[in-house]
Formats: sequence, structure tokens, C-alpha cells
Amino acid sequence: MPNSKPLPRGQTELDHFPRYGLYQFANWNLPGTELMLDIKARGGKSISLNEDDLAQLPRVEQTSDFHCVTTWSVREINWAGYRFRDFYERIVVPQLSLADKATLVIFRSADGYRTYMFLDDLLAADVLLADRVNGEPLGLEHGGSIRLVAPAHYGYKNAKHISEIEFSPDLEGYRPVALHWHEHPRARVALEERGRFVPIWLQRCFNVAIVPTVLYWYKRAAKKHQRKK
Ligand SMILES: Nc1nc2c(c(=O)[nH]1)N[C@H]1C(S)=C(S)[C@@H](COP(=O)(O)O)O[C@H]1N2
Ligand SMILES: [Mo]
Repeated sequence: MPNSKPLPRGQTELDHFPRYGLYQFANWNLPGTELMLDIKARGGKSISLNEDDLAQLPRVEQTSDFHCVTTWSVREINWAGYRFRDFYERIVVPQLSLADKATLVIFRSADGYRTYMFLDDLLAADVLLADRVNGEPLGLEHGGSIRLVAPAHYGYKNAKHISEIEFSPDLEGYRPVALHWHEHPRARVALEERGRFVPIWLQRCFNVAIVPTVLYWYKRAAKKHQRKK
């Protein structure tokens, strides 16, 4: 049965789930899908986690829609993995002795991507560290070894190929991957927090215009990757 629930404002449905992002991240030059995650408290402890460490957490599964800031959405993607809240409460808090002021979380990825979110937003029940998508292990295409799934926030907050998670009171030393106005601190889809400073209608026009080009770069990169295999 087709889903008739309206999409959030300014979004259009796409019938497939593409690999997507900025130009500089289209390539597949990634170390592989073995899980190695560094967790840090700014100015404090850091730990490294592997697959077995995460496997102590309860596994969860969820189906959620995915919304890219460039106006495409994909409905009902099935994800499996661990709830970020469980990861935070059962691993991060006991092992890192975090200061109360660590209200921001910076994600750094194996492809050089980085983004940040507010800790409070990450503790929502639908935020996952996912290692499976639509019944399959999460391959490099959609962010293996592990990625963030935060359905209430635009795609650009959903870091793929996560290699480091830093808990911090501020954004010192953090550089956005694109222009400053591209990254909204919270990027909530329901409030259309696409970016900053630029009027929303202008962001929408600009964003929608680049979709075909980005899809082309990513398809070309996937073909190159196939040939190398
Ligand atoms: N590591 C990494 N994470 C990333 C990106 C990226 O290029 N690299 N792109 C972001 C953007 S803009 C979107 S829309 C989604 C796309 O996820 P997908 O490639 O699984 O569709 O990943 C987000 N997370
Ligand atoms: Mo995006």
C-alpha cells in the first residue's frame, strides 16, 4: 500500500536510496568495514571499541524515513544496530567519566567527513548507531562499518563510516566540511533547519538544483569502485 503520509516541508520522495554527500566524499577509498571506534572526552580519557565491545549492548531495529537537506527523502528504511542512548549510558558514561558540560558530540569519519550534534538530540529513542540496513550488513555504500541514524535530523548529521566520537563542551578545533551556512547546529527536519543565515526558500532552490549532479558524481564513483574490485 503506498504511504500517503505527507513528507516534511520542502521534501520530495525518491524511489531508491542513493549513496550521497559532498563531492570530496564520493570516492570509496575507505579502509574497509571492520569496526574500530575511538571515543574521546575533550581534555579527558579516550577509549577504543571494537565490534565485541558494542555487542554487549541490546540490539534494536527500526524503520524510519530519511531526509537529505537537498530535498530528497526515502521512506521506510529498515535499520538495525544499537541505540545511541544505550551506548552513551552503558559505555560512555561509565568508562569516560565525562564532565556535565560535555553537551556536544563531534563525529569524525574514515572518509574525512565530520559533523556534530547536541547530546540531548542524540539521546532520543530513534537515534541509532546502525550496522545493518534493509536486512543486510551495512557495506561501504551506506556508511559501514557503522553510521549514525537520526531520522529527525537532516541527512548531513547522520555521519557514515564513523571512526571517532568526541564528547565536548564546545566546538573548539572543529571545522565544518562545507561553508559555515550549510551546517545548522541542530538541523531538525520538522523545523526546516536546513542551514543558517540564508533564507530557507533560497537554500531549497540551491539545494534542489544540485541533486542530479551529486547523483551523477556518486554513480560515477561507484562504477570506478566496481571496476577496481
Ligand atoms: N562519512 C560521511 N557521512 C555522511 C556523508 C558523507 O559524505 N560522508 N554525507 C552526509 C549526507 S549529506 C547525507 S544525505 C547522508 C547520505 O547517506 P547515504 O549515502 O547512505 O544515502 O550521509 C551523510 N553522512
Ligand atoms: Mo545530504
